[in-house]
Amino acid sequence: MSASTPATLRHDWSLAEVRALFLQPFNDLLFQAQTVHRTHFDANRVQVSTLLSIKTGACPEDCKYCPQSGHYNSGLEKEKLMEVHKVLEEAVRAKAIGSTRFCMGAAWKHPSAKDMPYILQMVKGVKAMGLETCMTIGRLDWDQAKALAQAGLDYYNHNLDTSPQFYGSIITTRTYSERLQTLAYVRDAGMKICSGGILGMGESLDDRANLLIQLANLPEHPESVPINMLVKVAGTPLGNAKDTDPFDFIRMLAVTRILMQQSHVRLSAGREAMNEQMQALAFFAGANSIFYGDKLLTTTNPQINQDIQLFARLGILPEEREEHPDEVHQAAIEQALVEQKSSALFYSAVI
Ligand code: SAM
Ligand code: DTB
Ligand code: SF4
Repeated sequence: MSASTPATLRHDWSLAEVRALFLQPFNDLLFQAQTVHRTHFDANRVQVSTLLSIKTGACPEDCKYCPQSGHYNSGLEKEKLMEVHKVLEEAVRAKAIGSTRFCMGAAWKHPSAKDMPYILQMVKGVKAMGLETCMTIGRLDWDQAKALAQAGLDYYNHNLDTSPQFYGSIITTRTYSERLQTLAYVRDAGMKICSGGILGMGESLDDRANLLIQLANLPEHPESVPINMLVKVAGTPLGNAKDTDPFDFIRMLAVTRILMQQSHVRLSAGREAMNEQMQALAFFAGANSIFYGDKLLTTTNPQINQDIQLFARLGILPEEREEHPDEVHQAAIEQALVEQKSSALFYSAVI
């Protein structure tokens, strides 16, 4: 099948095929990716999500890229789980700047039983505002996945990060198969999957291809595929990693688009280190989602006015979601805030 034929989504990609996609001349690859993109999407719409770190630092995992790992000293101030009403206030801000999805991240190996009631309140409150909800809080068991889905969680972010072959060089405290198990629970519980990876950790082209093969050969493609460029944070083992060639990063986005034709491909962390021309090429290659707002989880993201100007110069519009009428929204927001302020669910545990 030609990659530009949309008839069927494939789940049987081989390394040789994906390698060949990467190794094409740049213009051929971009033309193919843009052709696929236009078959499935409005090429001038980009989905915007806002991130919030609801529990920061002191993570027991040893991910070599991450400023939140308790194994390294990145100078980050650790924080316990945010109170539910403060999270909802941040969601109101995200909605006010035009985001349609609110992604809450916690530096946990997995959520604990005592944390789950607060997490579920956050999901319900954000959902009631008419925002799409997303969480990334580590490994889930089946009951937790079901509870999150029932509370109204739309997306669960859980990245595979790199190939199975390279994974052990980056993380030793959890396994690839555990990650895949959580993704299976998320899918079976009826939520949408957000899963992708990071470029710039010293991985080879085959590692990039094998990451995409893992994602594309899942029984269903993740609805959202974030491609992060490593944010090099001093104090982490990858704080001085070699820069990724910008064209190689664009190639990754293009191959992701060709493999997972109906998924949103997110130009994720690392945009601050990219100039506008590179971001424009990323959208041309088929990226159609970004994180919007001045902060990612703990590191900075482009200022919102810079993104607004970039969208305007490129003629890009934010993708809309099905909206409730404004007055219904407003009532839902007020109700959620009132409920939280009067609720017994004010978090008091230590990290
Ligand atoms: N602790 C949870 C987990 O790891 O699944 C959720 C939060 S974790 C920060 C979410 C993702 O952020 C990671 O999987 C990784 O892909 C990305 N990430 C973390 N630090 C990064 C960095 N310095 N540069 C780029 N991406 C990063
Ligand atoms: C994803 O793939 N990237 C986001 C989100 N999913 C959770 C996180 C990026 C984190 C960058 C480093 C930081 O700000 O701490
Ligand atoms: Fe913890 Fe997630 Fe960072 Fe790994 S990526 S150290 S699991 S917060």
